[in-house]
Amino acid sequence: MEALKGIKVLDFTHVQSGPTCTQLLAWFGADVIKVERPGSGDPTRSQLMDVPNADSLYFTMLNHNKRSLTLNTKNETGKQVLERLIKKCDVLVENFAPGAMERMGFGWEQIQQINPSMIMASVKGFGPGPYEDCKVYENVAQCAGGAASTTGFIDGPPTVTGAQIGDSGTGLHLALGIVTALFQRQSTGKGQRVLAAMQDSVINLCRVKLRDQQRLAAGPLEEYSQHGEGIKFGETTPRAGNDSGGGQPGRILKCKGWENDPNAYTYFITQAAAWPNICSAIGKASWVDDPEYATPKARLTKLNEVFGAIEDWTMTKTKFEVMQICNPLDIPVGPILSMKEIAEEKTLRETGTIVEVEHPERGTYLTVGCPVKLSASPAQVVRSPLLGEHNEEILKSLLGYEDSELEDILNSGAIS
Ligand code: CAO
Repeated sequence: MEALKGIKVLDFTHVQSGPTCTQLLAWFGADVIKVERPGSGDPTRSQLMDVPNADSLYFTMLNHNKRSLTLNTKNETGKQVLERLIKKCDVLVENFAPGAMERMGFGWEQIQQINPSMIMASVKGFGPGPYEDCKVYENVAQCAGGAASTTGFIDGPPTVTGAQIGDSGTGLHLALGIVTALFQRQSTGKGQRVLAAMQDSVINLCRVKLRDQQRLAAGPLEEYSQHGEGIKFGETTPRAGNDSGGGQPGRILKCKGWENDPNAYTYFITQAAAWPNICSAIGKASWVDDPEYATPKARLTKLNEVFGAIEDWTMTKTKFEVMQICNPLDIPVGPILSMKEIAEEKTLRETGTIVEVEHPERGTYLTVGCPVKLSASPAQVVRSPLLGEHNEEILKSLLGYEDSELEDILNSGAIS
């Protein structure tokens, strides 16, 4: 039995942030009806296309397990169909630009009148305040949420990260808000508004950097490499390169083959408890008891020397050999895996994190499956819907339109 079986989601989302959220709900068993503009649909269907006349990977990888209904919500008949959908569904999810739902005539007040038990969930760029009307994309959120100012190296510019913390990160936050509101509805019978602002979600993911901002008042951040290098701290949390955020010094080090392979590197943490094992693994047994190196505090001013010695050792091993040697010794390391290696990783296929999917237009493609595994509600990845694939099915079976009414809807131009 799927955990969210019976929950109907009216999915007005597009691009990445909202679709990430509704895809998760669909994986957990909700019936997600993706409402799209007739003719074009979600703009990502035709963005970054790699197969002519086929939905792009951008779209297919974010819209699994959903049904697609085309509906012009600015057409009068379209509005009537939408009203019927709102009555039938439990949750409406949208990530339009601020004010678009209101301009459509379906703001929160109208939704509550039509269906008081409906949960209306939105992604917006910013919460209430001076920027609330702004349209926002991934990298804007990474910058406005503080992530970019703390990413990169101290002598370089602010940097965005490849992990889509603004879009997908916000979708994850929104999904949690929705299931929480569904839980509360069980006792109140009422819906509520759920808002996840992209700036807020990024700030939440940057919590440790705001921690460091406050720690600065108490003195330099000793675990940052710049401290050992004698570089003064300014007024704000600096960019920390590849330093580890948890107080244990860590760096990315070269491994065998780094000259030709851009990902022949390992992450290496000199965790205090593993120090004796690290010393013996790299052939520096004398450092275990040498007061110049024996304690984390003593090492703080010598991190370049310490990591230099460790790197002399890692450069003689592949990143996987480093992992094999260090894991049994409780030394925390992690190979820098490329996307190619992830795509080919057998274990990830076995757990359903990387999945092959059949698509009528594309053939077989690779995607990321549900990253959260529920033992009693395992997620099966079903291909994304073609545009309007479920029009008739939804209008007849879910909304109860008769054949003659269906023809009127067709003639009105509401769905095509
Ligand atoms: N029928 C009729 N009209 C439709 C429709 C449908 N099925 N679906 C959408 N529309 C209309 C909307 O009502 C809106 O019309 P108005 O501007 O007249 O109100 C119009 O299409 C455009 O919608 P939009 O403003 O959301 O789209 P955009 O391309 O201008 O902006 C984005 C895109 C992402 C910047 C904006 O939606 C946004 O800021 N969303 C919130 C933040 C967010 O999710 N950003 C992340 C996106 S992923 O990187």
